[in-house]
Amino acid sequence: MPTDAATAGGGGSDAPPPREPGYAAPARLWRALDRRRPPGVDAVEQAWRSPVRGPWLTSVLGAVLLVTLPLVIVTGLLDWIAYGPRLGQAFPRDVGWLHPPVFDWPTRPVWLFRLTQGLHVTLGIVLVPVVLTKLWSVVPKLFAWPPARSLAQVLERLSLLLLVGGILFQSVTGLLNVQYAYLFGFDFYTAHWYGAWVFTVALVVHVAIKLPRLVTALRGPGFARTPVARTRAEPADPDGLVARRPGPATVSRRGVLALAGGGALLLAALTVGQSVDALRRTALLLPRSRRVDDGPTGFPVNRTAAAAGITPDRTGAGWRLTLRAGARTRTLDRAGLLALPQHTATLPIACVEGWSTSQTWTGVRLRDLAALVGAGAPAVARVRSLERGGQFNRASLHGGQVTDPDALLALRVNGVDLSPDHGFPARVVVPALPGVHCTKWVEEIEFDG
Ligand SMILES: Nc1nc2c(c(=O)[nH]1)N[C@H]1C(S)=C(S)[C@@H](COP(=O)(O)O)O[C@H]1N2
Ligand SMILES: [Mo]
Repeated sequence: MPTDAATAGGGGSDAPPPREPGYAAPARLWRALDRRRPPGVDAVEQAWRSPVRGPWLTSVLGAVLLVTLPLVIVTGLLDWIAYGPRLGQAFPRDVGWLHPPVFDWPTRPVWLFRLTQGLHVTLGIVLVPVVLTKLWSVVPKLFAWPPARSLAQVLERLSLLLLVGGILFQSVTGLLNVQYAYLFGFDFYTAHWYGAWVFTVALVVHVAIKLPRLVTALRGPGFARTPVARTRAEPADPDGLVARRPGPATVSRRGVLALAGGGALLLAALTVGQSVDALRRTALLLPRSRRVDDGPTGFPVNRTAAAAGITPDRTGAGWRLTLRAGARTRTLDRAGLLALPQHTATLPIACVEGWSTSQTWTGVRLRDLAALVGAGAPAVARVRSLERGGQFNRASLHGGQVTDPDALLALRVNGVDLSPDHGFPARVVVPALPGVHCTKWVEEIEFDG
């Protein structure tokens, strides 16, 4: 029988006992901290004694997030690129050098942005229960004392702070943006952008540190079938995930996973209707789904004409569209636009706040309008709305977005005139363009280069 060095108390053993890892340099600091236990840390340890906490549960949840979170991150970066930051849009604001390579967002497939923003928002919402369960599985660790036993651990815990803070910040700001609740006093897009970098860097560090542990835990014995009655704590682990004095089980590990998975499924069921027209009425989390009627213009409205200060006298007989290219200008009224060749295309409006819808639009091709002022292949088109306030009253399109055969200044939708809320007398609709750049109540388009 091997001697147990810890119980034998023999000097000379350099293997620390598993429950009380030793201190690395500066050991005096960690030891002093250990002796000054702040009030509460022991109470925390006694309160959180669930025997299901341990490497297996944390690793299963970690594996789910390891596969899904990169999708949220990548689609988020793609969405930012889709806004065409090079074109001097109202937003996103200039973020300096901290960005991925920017390219001209394609116009095909037409559902590209619908897919990337839909995945980003839907997955972001659906993963909330999984993230919260993963936090629950490690929460006693956040209060562990001493806070570190080595400098490497200080760094690890700092990265954890950024990781946990980062994902909570991203989730909360994202959810509030979806609900249109700008409770925070800062610009959502810029904050969510920098928050994403903090979170992503922390996630990469975390995965680099913990991946071996995750693999080991998942290769070991599984607990997916263990019922509550036979649920016991795992042996003490090097990360201290297992409670020091585990209490009796009130739930099995698979019960915890079912709760997280059930929560995710419920949120998915309440959210997919945001992106699937046939399921619109099930999208209970979509603030803009509720007032939808059955008519041809009965699809979600981002900002109503009234909210944008667009009054009927500005969109009536006196309304004119001005086209510009260099010194050339051309003015058209709605009858003049309707007299030009009309083109019809079924294209999505995909809103950054999470919903999307596909509708059939009719109007004048943007490239025909460019040709009217002698701008054959413009590099950029700057669209301006009658709307005076707001961030979304102008947008810039790149050359490919102007010359696409389905890129329209839409006058009609689903066979009827645009409704005031959907941008009457004229609005932009371009394949794969973020909804926010499908400017409504257009009064001027300037073609450049
Ligand atoms: N002038 C103007 N155009 C606008 C907006 C706006 O607030 N003002 N909102 C944009 C956003 S964010 C979206 S998602 C779409 C929504 O179009 P819809 O309201 O017709 O569905 O319009 C876009 N066009
Ligand atoms: Mo939007």
